[in-house]
Amino acid sequence: MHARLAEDLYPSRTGSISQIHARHDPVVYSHAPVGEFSLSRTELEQYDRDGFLLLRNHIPADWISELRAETTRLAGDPHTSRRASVITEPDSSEVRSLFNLPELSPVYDRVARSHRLLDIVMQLLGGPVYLHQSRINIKPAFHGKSFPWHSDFETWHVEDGLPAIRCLSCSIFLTENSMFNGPLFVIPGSHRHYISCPGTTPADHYRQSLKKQHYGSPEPGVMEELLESSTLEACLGRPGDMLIFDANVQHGSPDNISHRPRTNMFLAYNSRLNLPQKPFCGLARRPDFLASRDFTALAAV
Ligand code: 6CS
Ligand code: FE
Repeated sequence: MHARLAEDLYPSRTGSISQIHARHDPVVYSHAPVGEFSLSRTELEQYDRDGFLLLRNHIPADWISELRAETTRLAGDPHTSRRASVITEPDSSEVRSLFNLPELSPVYDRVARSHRLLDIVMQLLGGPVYLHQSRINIKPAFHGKSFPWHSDFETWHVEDGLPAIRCLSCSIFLTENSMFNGPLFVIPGSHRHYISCPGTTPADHYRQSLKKQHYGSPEPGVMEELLESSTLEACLGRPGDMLIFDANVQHGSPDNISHRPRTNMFLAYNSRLNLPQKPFCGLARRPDFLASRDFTALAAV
């Protein structure tokens, strides 16, 4: 058993079974618009209710072309794939995820700092933010493996020490997300509960979890209970669509056995009022490429 920090409001992986706990934090921290791309009242209400919002055609086509070209270039570069921040699929040498995007390319950095994202993120999180984590999940054709049900916040709390749910992700669709190529499944409203997970976090868990996550996924019985009062939603869409989702919404995605990749860019923002404490699992911090320690407030470009 690892030493536990007293003020852990979101205990998980304490060796006991999965349980459904209350959420102690707001979902929408501010309604005040930050810029031209900030959400409308209706959109804010939908995001607050469901825990996610799918904005159609939010990223211009020329940005998407540039992002796709950069991703193809980097994923195909042997120097890149030797980086610790590049993860391959569990049973093939195909690239599964590229992490720490701004370090890889200014193309990614510009998007992460754009008004099209920060006007929304700073509105929802109620102030200045930094990039806690960034990645592109390639989910390659035929070999792209699944991501089991999980809450990103559960990992970012237990393994990265983020104390409160004042963080979220923007997922930019770089390819089509169809019913065939392993789209993201979400459970509307699941962000309103905190679901603890069984087991205890092993040392250097990320070396395994980024390929195939086990710890940090709730037990099926609890998922069944949650789904009795909710539905499943597949986030289908086209390149340029953008899914914004609260860090605590339950999500996952199936294997991609189709002939087309399902490639999405994920930018995970955290409020500067929610800086990481020591990991609540009591283990060493994860590497910078997973949990940034550059807390500089992002200024929109
Ligand atoms: O460990 C993490 O931080 C990552 N794991 C998953 C399955 N989603 C969030 C995040 O990228
Ligand atoms: Fe996730």
